[in-house]
Amino acid sequence: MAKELKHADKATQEMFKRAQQENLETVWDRYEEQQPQCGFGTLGLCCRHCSMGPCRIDPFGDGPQYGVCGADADTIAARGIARMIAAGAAAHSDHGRDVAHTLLMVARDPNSDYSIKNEGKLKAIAAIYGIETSGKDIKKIAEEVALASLEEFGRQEGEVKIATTAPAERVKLWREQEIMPRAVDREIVEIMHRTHMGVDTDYKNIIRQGMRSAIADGWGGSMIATELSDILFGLPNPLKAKANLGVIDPDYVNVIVHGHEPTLSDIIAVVSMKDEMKKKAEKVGAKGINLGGICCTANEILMRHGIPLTGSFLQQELAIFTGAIEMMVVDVQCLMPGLDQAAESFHTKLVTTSPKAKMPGVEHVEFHEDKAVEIATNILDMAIENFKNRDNSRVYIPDESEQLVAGFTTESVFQFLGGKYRSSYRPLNDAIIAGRLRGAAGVIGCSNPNVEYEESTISMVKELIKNDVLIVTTGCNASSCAKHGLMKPDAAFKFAGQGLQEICRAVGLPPVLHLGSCVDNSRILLTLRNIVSEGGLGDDISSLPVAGAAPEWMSEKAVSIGFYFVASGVYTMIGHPLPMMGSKNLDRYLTEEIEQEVGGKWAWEIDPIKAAHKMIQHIDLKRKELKLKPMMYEQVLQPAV
Ligand code: SF4
Ligand code: MSK
Repeated sequence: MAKELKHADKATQEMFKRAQQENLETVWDRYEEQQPQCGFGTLGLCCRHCSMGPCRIDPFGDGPQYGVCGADADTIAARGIARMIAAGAAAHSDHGRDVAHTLLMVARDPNSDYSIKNEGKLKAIAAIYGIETSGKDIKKIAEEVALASLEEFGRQEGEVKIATTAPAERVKLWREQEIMPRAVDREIVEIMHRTHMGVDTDYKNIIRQGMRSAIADGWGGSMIATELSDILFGLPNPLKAKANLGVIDPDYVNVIVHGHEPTLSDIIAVVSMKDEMKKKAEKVGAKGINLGGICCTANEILMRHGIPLTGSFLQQELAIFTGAIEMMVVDVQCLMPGLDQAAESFHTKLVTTSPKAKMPGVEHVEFHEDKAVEIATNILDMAIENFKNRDNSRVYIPDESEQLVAGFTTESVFQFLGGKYRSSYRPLNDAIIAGRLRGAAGVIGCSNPNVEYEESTISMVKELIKNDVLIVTTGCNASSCAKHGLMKPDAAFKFAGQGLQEICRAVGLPPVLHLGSCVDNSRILLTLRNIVSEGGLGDDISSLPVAGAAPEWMSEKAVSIGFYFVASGVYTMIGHPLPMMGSKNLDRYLTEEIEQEVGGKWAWEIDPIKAAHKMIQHIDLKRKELKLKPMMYEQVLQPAV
């Protein structure tokens, strides 16, 4: 059995203890059982790209230094990383493609259950694609935007058009470096081709294709996912909500949506609020339907509807262990295959909905956008029906939840910082220039049992805000920050440095801003772009006093995200290094030399306080290069615990 989780939020600690008492297996137990994990895999020194292998390189130099084909450590490690980028970019981008298909369906189907909720953004995206909008019917514009977006995935030549919205200097550099993506699918396919046995063996050349694909993700597929979701489901606005397992309510039919795509979860959110559904729930003895979310699906409906955030990635099994979940509805990504065992131990009905993500023995209710309300209603009916099977003697819900403010976007940060009457990034840039704010950091990513749950994330974020660094966050890192109270406006007064406190007080912002799901890291890219265009902080993202981090990263999507931030000019820190440390050359390339090419670079540091200070050093270096004023206030707060 795994050890206790000392640094996790209290609800997780409590449920983990309970799982141990009841012999319920968790992700932490399986992690322990896997120890020691394969050293070759950890160092990126194994390859099974052909059947002459699998091959492995001896990291100590005593054994083989070449695979059967002659591939060395550099080639093998770089190919492994590139394939991680390909998988991550594919996952995000396929999400974007599905949203584009939904937009196309809405444009063409007069009876669609979805509608265009944000005409302003639709027209703004139309302008990027050169689509004429004046005097044109809104559905026609939507159709043209959807088709133009879909073309971003499959064109053969040219450039991903939406990526040209990056700062002009950045686009110029990408073109010079020949890493401007042509189309999303094309770059992913090319990674798979180049990393096939006997193709690209130059580790730098392989990584450069990786960056091209990652840019196609961040400034392409993910950006399309975010922008088209805003068009279809509405632009999020700051709102209050609650987070953690304590949002599960024993008096209600509890339904959890888990995964990533908003097409189903948004409809479930809307249908669950209907009076008719409440009445159906009342008939079985419940007070209504209580919807919650796990992972990024949670972030999507939190941002737009204020639906409570039940938990992050590592809490998916624990939520079921409360014994009060009638149904967990999953779509794609970050769904633990162990979920079915967790559900089998209770009355919870697990339902898969995407043809891309089925689980053996698990009921599959396929979701089709053209019957969205009907299918969402059926799913909720099944949950209501299951209420009677709950064993109340096994219900155990930790009394732990935290308030948060979520729903920030590139646009709403704009309004907040500019004040009601002056929508502009000027006050943000001025605060950085004047030394009231040191800079900003995007701290994002997953949670991972290979580190103490939430210790790295929370310590890093507290250390950064203590040093007047404003934080933007997404994904499961955002969930952790919310559960630890860092997304309440008064968090600034507890944890932030004086300069950041003054800003938070003036505009009523928390020091940690929730910008949404994993694909919404594109909001961070656009925020950086807007800071550059506001002026006074250099003419490219690489000159800004900013940094990025994913202290508890887990998924291949995080690798793609990291690479698109590096390729956008951002210093990017992660806890455990990428699985390639068996190649000294690749390590040096990613943490040093790559900066000469793209202005950003990677850093690895497992100690979150040291990692935060490396980020601060980088931010201070950029401040110096920009000849900005010294920081206004001395850092007087004690180290955060
Ligand atoms: Fe071994 Fe080369 Fe085949 Fe990889 S591609 S499994 S290193 S022979
Ligand atoms: S859900 S990718 S564990 S952030 Fe986006 Fe969380 Fe990471 Fe999945």
